[in-house]
Amino acid sequence: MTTLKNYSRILAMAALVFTAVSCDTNNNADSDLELIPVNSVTVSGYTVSLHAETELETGANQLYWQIEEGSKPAEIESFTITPMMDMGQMMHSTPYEQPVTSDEDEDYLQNMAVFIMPSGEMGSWSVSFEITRMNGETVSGELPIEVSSSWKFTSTRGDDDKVYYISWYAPQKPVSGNNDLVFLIHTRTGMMDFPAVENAELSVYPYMDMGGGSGHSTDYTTPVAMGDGFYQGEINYSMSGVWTTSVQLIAENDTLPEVMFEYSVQAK
Ligand SMILES: [Cu+2]
Repeated sequence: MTTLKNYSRILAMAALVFTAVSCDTNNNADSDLELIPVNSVTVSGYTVSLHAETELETGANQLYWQIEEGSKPAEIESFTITPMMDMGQMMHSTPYEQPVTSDEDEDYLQNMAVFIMPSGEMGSWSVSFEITRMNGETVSGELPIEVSSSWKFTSTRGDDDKVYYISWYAPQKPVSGNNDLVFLIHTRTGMMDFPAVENAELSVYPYMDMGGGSGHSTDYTTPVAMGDGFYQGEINYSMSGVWTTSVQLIAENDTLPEVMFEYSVQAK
C-alpha cells in the first residue's frame, strides 16, 4: 500500500501524466513539477519566491519555495515559515509543516499548508519567514498571499465547541472509475496550534442525485486512519457529473455534526 509520505509525489506524477497528454508544457528539464509563481519578496539581498501547482485555496496546498541571493540559490542554514491570517481583532495561523527539500525537485523547499479560511473581507493571509544565514544571523520577512475558497475544505464543531477542520486531500481532480479517497483532519488548541487528529473514525456516503427524487451511491471503502491526520480509503465513481459526499466524524467519543462535500467528477 502506498505510504502517505509519497502521496503528494504520486499526485504530482498523476498531474504530470495528465498535462503531458493535454497541453504543451513549459517544465524546466530537471523538474517533473508544473508550478505557477504565487508571490515573491526581497529582503536584505534574499529573494524568497513561492510557487504552487495551482492558485492557493482553502484546504491542503503544497507550497514550493526558492531562496535566491543575487539570482543564485542562496546558501543558508535554514528557512522556516509561519502562515498568519490577520483578521483585525485577532490573528491566527493554520495547520502547516515546515519546508524541507522537495522529493520532486531538490531546487525547491516544499511544505504542506492547510488554509482554513479564504482571503477576503474577514482577513488577509501572509507567510512570515525567517532565514538563518550560515553565520547564524537571521533575516525575517513576510510574503502576502491570496487564498481562494474551494470545495475541498470544511469544518465541524462539537457540543464542547471544539472545532475540526476536514480537508478533502484526494482525489484533487475526481474522475470516473477508481480514485484514492483521502481526508486530512486537524483541530485547534490555540490560535497558533492546529494539531492533526490521529484516531478519529469516519463514516462517509457518496451520492449522486439523478433528479426526480431518485439517486444512487457507488462503491467505496471507508477511509481509515493512516497517521498524521490522514484517513485513506477508495472510491469508484460509477458516473461522471455532480456528486456529494457526506462525512461524519467520531472523535474522542463525540459524534460531530455531518459535513458535506459537493464536487464534479470528470469522465475518464
Ligand atoms: Cu481567519
